[in-house]
Amino acid sequence: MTELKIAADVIAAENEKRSKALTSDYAALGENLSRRGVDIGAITQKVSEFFVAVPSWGVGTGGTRFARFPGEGEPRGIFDKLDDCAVIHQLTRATPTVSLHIPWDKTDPKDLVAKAQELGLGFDAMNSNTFSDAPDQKHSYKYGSLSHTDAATRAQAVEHNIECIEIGNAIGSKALTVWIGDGSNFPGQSNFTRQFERYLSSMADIYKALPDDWRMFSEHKMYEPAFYSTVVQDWGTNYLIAQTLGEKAFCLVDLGHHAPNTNIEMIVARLIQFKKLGGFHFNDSKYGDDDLDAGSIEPYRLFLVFNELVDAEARGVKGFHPAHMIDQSHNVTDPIESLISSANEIRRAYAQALLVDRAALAGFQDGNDAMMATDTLKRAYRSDVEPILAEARRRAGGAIDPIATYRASGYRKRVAAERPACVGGSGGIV
Ligand SMILES: [Mn+2]
Repeated sequence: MTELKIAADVIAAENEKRSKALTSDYAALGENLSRRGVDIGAITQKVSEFFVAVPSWGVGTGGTRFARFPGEGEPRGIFDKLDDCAVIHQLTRATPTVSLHIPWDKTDPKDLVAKAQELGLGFDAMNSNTFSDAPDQKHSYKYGSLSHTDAATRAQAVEHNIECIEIGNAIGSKALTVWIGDGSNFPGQSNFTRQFERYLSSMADIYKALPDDWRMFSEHKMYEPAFYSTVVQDWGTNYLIAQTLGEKAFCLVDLGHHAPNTNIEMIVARLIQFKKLGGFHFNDSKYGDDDLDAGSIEPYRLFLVFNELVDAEARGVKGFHPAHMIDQSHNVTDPIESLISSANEIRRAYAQALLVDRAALAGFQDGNDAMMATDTLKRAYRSDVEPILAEARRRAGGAIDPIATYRASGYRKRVAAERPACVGGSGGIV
């Protein structure tokens, strides 16, 4: 029996207020879509089967290089974090798995599994951390980890990643995302080639420890924490890594890790074409790696990314199953509300992309009709799919309006009373 974090009668009462309107809006949209030859039931079904993983670190308040302002009732550790993740899934029915970060979430795997089962959650990709020093570690990562000039430091970083695989194995995870902060702050500080050779050699050692049914993700990032160069700076380098390591290695695309104005959807298309798209870290960005909420700044770009994913799905690309994860930092909102909103925005982009008339689009592309081709995308993007998203939630036992229901439940006040503010916390400036 799943332990419910939000009382079922609260969801029922909140849904009751909105049920009649939703039924009517859903019928109207269904009628509109049927005129376009689209079956709303099929779209709703697909949306309800689309899931995105919540990062354990995302439920704590984030921070910037300026400061961190803790929120009320912040999770004190991994078990509180899992409680918060369960709330998000209970209301959205879109986030059944949690992505853990080691060592932040390190504890007995048996307890993790027991707690997750109690809450009806599972575990997604494991995330390693060799970008900061753990309290008792022997060698510092100040000057890098997997690409460090010192062999003992590299070995320690490899060992940590292997430990993440072992923990993941014990809790049912099937992927490792390798996080690094390696790079340089000054021209001349590092030899690009020798540094990358060391990185590849360390990654190959981790790859050797990867179970056959696992995937390994590397993530490119143009700058930060290193500001002159990073070892995995762009998708080209990321592709080279995945290609060099082998068939279980894939590229992760974090939407915030590109130069401004980069055509991210095109990178996604290229990685799909060459079978190296591993998945996403969803978030949004105005200037850099802002880690803002998915769809909050450039919802059209999110739609265009999903347009590529749906296109691949429609073409039946072999072995295509990207991992969907959220990677955000919440500084001024209740993290639970931001993650609820983001999960919905990601599903919205997916639903809109499902509405693209692909046969018509291909015809306009082949006929060089630029205006009608772009209008075909816009037509899908302009569709208000909220009734589809709400209906998918309602059918799965979630909330028609998850944020309003969350507020009505008083969850945050309740946990604020149970969880005294802790100074350190692991809210994570990531
Ligand atoms: Mn990321």
